[in-house]
Amino acid sequence: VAVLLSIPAAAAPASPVATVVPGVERLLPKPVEAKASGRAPFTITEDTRVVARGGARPVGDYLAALLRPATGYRLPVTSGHPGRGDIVLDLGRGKAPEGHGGEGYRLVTDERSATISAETPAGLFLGVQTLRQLLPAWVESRVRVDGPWRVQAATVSDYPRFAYRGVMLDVARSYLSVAEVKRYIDNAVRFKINTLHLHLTDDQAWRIAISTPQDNPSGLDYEALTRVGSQGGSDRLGNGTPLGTGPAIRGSYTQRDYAEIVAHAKSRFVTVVPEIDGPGHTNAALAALPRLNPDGVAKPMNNTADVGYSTLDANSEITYEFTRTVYSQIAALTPGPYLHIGGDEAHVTGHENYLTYIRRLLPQVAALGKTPVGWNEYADADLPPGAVIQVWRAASMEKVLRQVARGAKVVMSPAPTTYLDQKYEPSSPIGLSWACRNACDFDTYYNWEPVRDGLTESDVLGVTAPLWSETIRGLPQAEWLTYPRLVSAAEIAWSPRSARDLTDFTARLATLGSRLTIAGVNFRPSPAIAWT
Ligand code: TNX
Repeated sequence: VAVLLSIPAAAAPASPVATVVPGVERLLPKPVEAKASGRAPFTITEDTRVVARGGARPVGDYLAALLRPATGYRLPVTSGHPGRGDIVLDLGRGKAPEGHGGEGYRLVTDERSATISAETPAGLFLGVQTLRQLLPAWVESRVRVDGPWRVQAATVSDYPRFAYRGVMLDVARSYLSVAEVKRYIDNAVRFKINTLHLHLTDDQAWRIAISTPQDNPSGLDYEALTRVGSQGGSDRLGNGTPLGTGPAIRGSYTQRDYAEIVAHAKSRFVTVVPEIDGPGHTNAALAALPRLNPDGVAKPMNNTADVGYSTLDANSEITYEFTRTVYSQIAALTPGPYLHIGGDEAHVTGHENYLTYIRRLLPQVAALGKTPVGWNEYADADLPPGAVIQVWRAASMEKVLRQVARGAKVVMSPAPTTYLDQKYEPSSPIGLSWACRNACDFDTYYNWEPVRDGLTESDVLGVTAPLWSETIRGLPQAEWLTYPRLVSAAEIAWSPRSARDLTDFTARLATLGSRLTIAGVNFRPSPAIAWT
């Protein structure tokens, strides 16, 4: 199998290969409880309907749209009475495993029906992902394939360990189109990921349009942020060594584009967490808006992968006029509760200035009704209760723990075991290697525990796997670095700690290869897996 291979979505392999029909023992992530019942299997036939009443209807439509291309069946979505052979989405109080409303669900399959029950549409959606994995891998085909479309008779009772199960896309170092981001979301949700952290701005580029407001005392030309700032990307190291395989990809989102991504994510029960980084990682803004610089002179754009050389001026009112404008426009487009303010690697800001900056920003975020999220470093400042610290350097936990004691929460993204931008091994054609050096495959990314270093279970909101994009050109390369490692992060975030078992996980991953191939998702076929 060629690395970095792109498989067009419409082209299913020409000759059918036998794929293992997975039973509940193959599910990814591993459910809380799953048992084969020994009854006769459920079969989707041309007479099957999707019965989804009231609030279950959008999930019913989603499921029917998933199943129609491969089966070729009509699969009407109806609010009528369930009959033999139907798929039933049953929404209501008391339907989820006890004590776990929200994202919990129950799935029962046998010869009479496949029934998913949950207290919320999100729970139904997660149950649908489980049902999807129990069908033959050919269900992922975009063209019609012969059945039979059998599902093992089983009972699954499931709910997440953590509420925040994230993946981060860095669209600043290398742009991804709206269609690519949507596709990336559609594949991540297979593994019950429910949060998309979008890293929208950095030194190399600014990717989201900001409009000049009426109230603009300093006369900043906000349209320049994308006019100038979208023209960059990362294409080389500071010493000139070229990065990536292909030209750096430029571009930006209009506010409508961004709203479209947010709406698509919402339809998949995914919360978007937008990040506008500062006071460091701001060269593109300093290049677009000269007045952000103390000397009033625009910085040159810089396409190296260098970090830590730029800063907003913490002692200038223009800086806070700028952040207020930017964050208020982003907040208005973002229904989710979070605004990510970055805060990482501000190496030329100076400690006092850094604290000044964070202390000025926190009330701005609060005034917008949002919960702040920031990288480790921002725990140097006192944070409001509920603020979220994204831990990437698990080495410096003291300050994080002090803020946790004051009510902050943690999302774990330890670089050596969650960074999807790292090479799998030294010979990988793309990827960086500062955080994880030699063996950086799904096993390393599976063998770690988020509740550690003095944290307790309730301190941890969840896990995010970040895909930095200095070396990535386009979606197939993004997918190649993402799969199978994102599945490791997804299982750590979803499954009970007691269920974690590398041998079992490796065996379950084996059936994923044919499924991803048929779905047209690129992945790295790890040599450690006996792909079936
Ligand atoms: C560190 S981790 C960064 C990013 C880089 C990444 C490359 C963090 C908060 N900052 O700016 O893209 O390493 O692996």
